[in-house]
Amino acid sequence: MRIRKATLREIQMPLLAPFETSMGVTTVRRILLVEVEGDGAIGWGECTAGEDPFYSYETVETAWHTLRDFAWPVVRAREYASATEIWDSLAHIRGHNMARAALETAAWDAEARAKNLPLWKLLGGVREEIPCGVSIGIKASLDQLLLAVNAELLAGYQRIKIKVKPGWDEKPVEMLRQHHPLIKLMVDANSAYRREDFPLLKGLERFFLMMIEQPLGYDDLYAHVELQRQLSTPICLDECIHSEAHARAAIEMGACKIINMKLGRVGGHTAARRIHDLCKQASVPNWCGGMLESGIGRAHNIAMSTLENFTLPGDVSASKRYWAEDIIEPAVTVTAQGTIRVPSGPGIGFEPKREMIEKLTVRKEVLT
Ligand code: OSB
Ligand code: MG
Repeated sequence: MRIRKATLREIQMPLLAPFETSMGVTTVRRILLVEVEGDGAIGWGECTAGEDPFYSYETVETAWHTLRDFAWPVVRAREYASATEIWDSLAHIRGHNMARAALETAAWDAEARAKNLPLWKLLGGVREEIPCGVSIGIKASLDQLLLAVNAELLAGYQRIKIKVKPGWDEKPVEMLRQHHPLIKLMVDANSAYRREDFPLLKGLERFFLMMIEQPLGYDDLYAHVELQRQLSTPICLDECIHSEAHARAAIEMGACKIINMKLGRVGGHTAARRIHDLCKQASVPNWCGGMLESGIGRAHNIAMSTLENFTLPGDVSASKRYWAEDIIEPAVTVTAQGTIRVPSGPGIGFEPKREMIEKLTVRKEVLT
């Protein structure tokens, strides 16, 4: 496959409601989209870098720079037998996984379309329906949190994850457990706690959480080993895992029992599949994390979630939870059983709405 052209676009989309985490509040998403042309087919990818370097160091600006000045010059000069070779060809770029993933996933979509195959089949997926959960931001009050959780349970979602931070942890979990003793419930701290907080985190054991996601330092595997030794609740790592090497270290050291996979954080479909295989080998389950994606990133997440070891409900939810109107056709919908039926069309299986994307575009650069 030869990729002749890549178009970078930045679109801006207001979220239906502000999303608050221990890292801050997001109200408008700035999203870098990559469109590639390869072997006569078009493919789309979405960069999950944020507006600020708070979840990771990558931002829309660093991703644009990395894509235009370092990734694209390599990819444009190469002929690939398959999109799966792109990841290794970009291995000399250290970090900037979200930038690399945006281009790599776009190429996968193009290859699947060129072969007239659904992307999930090309990736080797085994599931035609994926289990879905939701991620619920920090709310202004316990009442508001309960209303939000009740609405998501009514919609059918199989698992509730709430964002926590110091001062918004035991109370909301206790309140939810009183109302919903048996639901699959978990918390995500986005690295908001320190070793001094171990007693508090141990106190959460009595609520039988499905897992505690990334409680400690974003780059501190060892602190998670220390905590996991003291907890029977599984720790799930998100921010700490950027590579196969990190995943192997985390598993061998006992830093976690579950790994959240994000295409952007690990560098795209090929890297994700390798980490998936390693986790499967080690009997460490995976689930797909979300980054407040538009439909294009959402569609790639659905494809990845069809891989065998994605046995837990992910943060892949309906378009309408975040957007008044999504940029793909049809929008992503969730069944009353809290699942997404994987599309059967070629590539990501959803069509980007060009006119809408054009209208939302605030910056565009064509690379040839
Ligand atoms: O840690 O999973 C996270 C959103 C932005 C940054 C980090 C995270 C999240 C979410 C949102 O939890 C999940 C979603 O997209 O629905
Ligand atoms: Mg997380």
